[in-house]
This record gives sequence, C-alpha cells and structure tokens, in this order.
Amino acid sequence: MPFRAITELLGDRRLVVVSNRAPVDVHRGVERRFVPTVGGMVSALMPVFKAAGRGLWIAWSGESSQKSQERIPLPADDPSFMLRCVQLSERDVSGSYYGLSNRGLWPLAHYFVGRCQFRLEQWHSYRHVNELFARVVLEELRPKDLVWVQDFHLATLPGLLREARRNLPIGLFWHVPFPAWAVFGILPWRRPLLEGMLGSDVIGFHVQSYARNFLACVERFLGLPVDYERGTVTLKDRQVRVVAWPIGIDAEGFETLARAPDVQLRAARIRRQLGSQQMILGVDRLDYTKGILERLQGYERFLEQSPAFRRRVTFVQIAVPSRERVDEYRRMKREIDESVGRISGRFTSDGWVPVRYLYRSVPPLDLAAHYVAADLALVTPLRDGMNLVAKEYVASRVYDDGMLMLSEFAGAAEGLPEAVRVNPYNIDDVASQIRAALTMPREESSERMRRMRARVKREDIGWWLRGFLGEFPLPSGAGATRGDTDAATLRRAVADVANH
Ligand code: GDG
Repeated sequence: MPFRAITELLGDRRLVVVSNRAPVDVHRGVERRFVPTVGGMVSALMPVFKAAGRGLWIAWSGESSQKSQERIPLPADDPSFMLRCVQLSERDVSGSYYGLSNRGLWPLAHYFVGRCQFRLEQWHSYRHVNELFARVVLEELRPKDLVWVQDFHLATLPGLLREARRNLPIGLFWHVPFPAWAVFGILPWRRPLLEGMLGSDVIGFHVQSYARNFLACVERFLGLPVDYERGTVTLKDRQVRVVAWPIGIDAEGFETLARAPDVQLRAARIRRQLGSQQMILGVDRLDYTKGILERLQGYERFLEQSPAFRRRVTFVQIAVPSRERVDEYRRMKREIDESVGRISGRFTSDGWVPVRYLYRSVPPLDLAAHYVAADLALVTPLRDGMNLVAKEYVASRVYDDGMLMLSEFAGAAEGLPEAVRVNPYNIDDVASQIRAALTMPREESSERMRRMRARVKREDIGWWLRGFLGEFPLPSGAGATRGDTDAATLRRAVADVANH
C-alpha cells in the first residue's frame, strides 16, 4: 500500500499542509455546513490525510467572516485530520485571491500575458495575506512538524517562515506551469516573489521544463548560482532543491470506483439517456486555460465535416463553476452558453442532442460513472500545469477501452505519449483527431490505454508524495526547535519582504 510507505517516511513527524483554499467551504446558516471544494490540489491531498489518519491543514475557509481560531476535524463523518482556518477579510480576499492571484499570477503562469493585471495595492494585499498565514502557521507549529506550502497564492510564505524558524523543514509545491523568464519577467514583483519561494528547502514542479524555467528566473533576476543538472540554488548559508515530481492520482481509488456495481449502473443509465452510440466527455473547472470554448469549436467542426457521426455521438461537458466573481469568467461562461446553444441549434434532430452541458459540480460517484461511460475524453487545455482529469479517466478504464485526447500544452502530456495528441488552438486538428480517436482500431486503442493505465497506476499519488517528501532534508528533531518564534522575528521578516 503506497500510503503506508508515506506514514513510514513521515515517522513521528506531523505533516502541516498550508494552502489558500481549504478542502471544504464552510457555510454558516442555522447549521454549519461543509461543501467540498473542487480542484486538483484538493483531489491530490485529501486521500493522503485520510490514509495518514493525522495531520494539520491550514487554509482559508472560503468565507470572509470566520473566527480565526476555528479548528474543524475533517472529514466530518470520520475525522482523520484537523483544518485550521485562517481568517481573511473581504478586502484581503478581493485584493490577494481575486486580485494578484487570479488576475495576475494565474494568467502569467499560463502564458496569458494579455490578461494579466498588476496593481500595487493587490501586491500589498497578497503580502499581507501571506503574513496572516505565516502568523497562523507559527502559532500552530509543534516540534518535528514538516510544513508543506501549496501553490502560487502563498509564494512568499516560505520566506516569512524561514526568517522565523531557521531549521524548519519547508517545502513548496507549485501546481501550475512556471513560465519562461521572458514571461515571468513582466511581473513587477518578480524579485520578492522568487526570494519568498527560496525560503523553502525544496520546491517542486510537475515537469522538468517548469523547474528549468524557475532556475533560469532565479539566475537572471536574482543573480544567484544555480545548477541545472542537480537542480539546486545556492544561497549564502544553504541550498534549495528544485525538483520535478509529476503529481499523480489515487489510481486504486478510481479503479475501485469504476468497478463498483453502483457506478457501472449509473454509467449504463448515462449512456441510455444519451441515446447515441458513442460518448465524448469533457470535465473541467470553468476556466479560460482549460480551452472549453476551443474544444466546442473543434467538436462543431467535426460534426460539420463528418455527417456520418451526427446522431451517433454525443459530447457531454461538465463545467464546474469557478471564480464567478471575476468578470472574465462570467464573460467566458456566457460565450460557452452561446456556443452550446449554437451547436444544438445547428445539429439537434429527432430527439438527438449533440451537446449536453452540465454547469455544476457532480458528486464523486457520478463523476466516476461519466469516466466509465465515455468512449473518448477530451482534455484540451490551452495550458495546464498537469491536469488530473486525464489521469482519472485513464485509471477508470479498467477494461483498457476508450481513448484520451490530450493537449500538448498540459503537463500530463509528457507522461502519456500514447494519448491522441492535439494542439488545442488548432480547431481543424481537434476535429480530425476526434474522428481519428473514435475510429481507432480496438487493438491499437486498447494497447495504448493499457500502457497509459500502467503508468498512471505506477506513478500515483503515493509515488508522488514519497518522491516529494523524500526530497526534504530531515535532520533529527527538525522543526520547531528554535525559540525565535516571537512576533518581533515575524515583523522583521515581513519588513524585509516589504522593503523590496
Ligand atoms: C491545478 C492545476 C494540476 C472536476 N469536476 C468535478 C470534480 N473535478 C475534479 C477532478 C480533478 C480536479 O477537480 C481538477 O483537477 P485538474 O488537475 O484537472 O485542474 P485544476 O483544478 O486547475 O488544478 C492542474 C492540479 O492543480 C494538481 O496539481 O493538475 O494543472 O491547474 O481531480 O476530478 N470533482 C467532482 N465533481 C466534479 O464535477 N467531485
């Protein structure tokens, strides 16, 4: 069992994960309710905590009026770890999360330079939120803790923690692409952001090219010595490891779900309701990086060019609402609605509907049933750090049938060369590859799926965790051993970052 190896690796150390969003949103009404959040980072880390049976997750709870000290045992029905909520004001959330993170760093990481907005007040807010997180982490730390910061929302947090605790093992995993220096360089706060990241002992990316881009930025913008071969940055008093560990999924969990009679029944029902022979599936958070609009255009072109497939195939797109407060996301939703309407208007006939569009999050069993039901999954992001949906679909194909179409700009493409590869910007390519995938001889698709499934199973979530956690320098008794956790130290650290 992979998870056993992780608990062995951790020994008596406690894993403290720090991320912007929590695995649940806390809703307060007459009763407190927890609504699971949807996203790759949560999908990856939940099974780890469940299996480890302990640990602490520090995150914002999705509301801007939480009591700061709140600790919530999770999962609610069978608690195995503790969530400590970080209180953020409405101003913090709009400046840091909806501001610099979603309008600046997210488009920057995904090469959407034209969409980037950089406002000084949002940078101030981002730094302030990172400080608030630092305070909570320092309050919660116990000896032998191992702190693992997640993603670009908290890039300056490792630096703040390092100032306060010289010996604390700190890791950072960057879940999105790390762009080339010429793109990253347009960020006005590139130096303090990189310096903040370098507070870590180890920084992880999904693939080598992101790690190399990061090292090139450190070399160019901070003038520090880097070693591309060994993946290190040399600082005055220590070295930072920069590694590529592609994130995996709980492949066994998806396989078990796919074989479950209930899921098989649901899958059969989905197929029956479609009333067509073949089903194509898309599953994404509604985000412009996921290429949903371009995918719909590709599908429309496919139907135009391949009349024989009309009435034979149905495209089901699940789009989970995301960042609805950001104008661009609302605009994109309208455009997608219009595209779905246009395709349906053009091609619907005799009870056959060419596209079924679900604008909501579906429960895990239904998601698994969709993976089981689909003959072809279209994973065509314009740019994506990894993309877990691709791996989840593959893991669910327990009879080695079905096919995966994968954008060459998703990190997942590096590990899955057997997928049908597309350039998602090329609508004609998408159209012709849909045709190729749907008509691929069974022996070929089966062989390709078998290889992909073997890889997804081998490099699963346990493999990723063991790999990444294995990169931590773990001196005995590491963690909260120094007595310098006072507010003055934190203020000094914060002032250092602020001086940039
Ligand atoms: C970021 C990076 C990287 C989706 N719809 C439903 C649902 N999901 C789950 C999927 C999957 C997750 O959400 C989405 O993960 P992705 O990896 O595809 O995308 P991001 O959220 O953008 O994740 C990405 C990831 O971090 C991990 O490092 O791969 O590149 O952008 O697990 O299953 N889950 C449920 N209902 C849905 O309707 N229950």
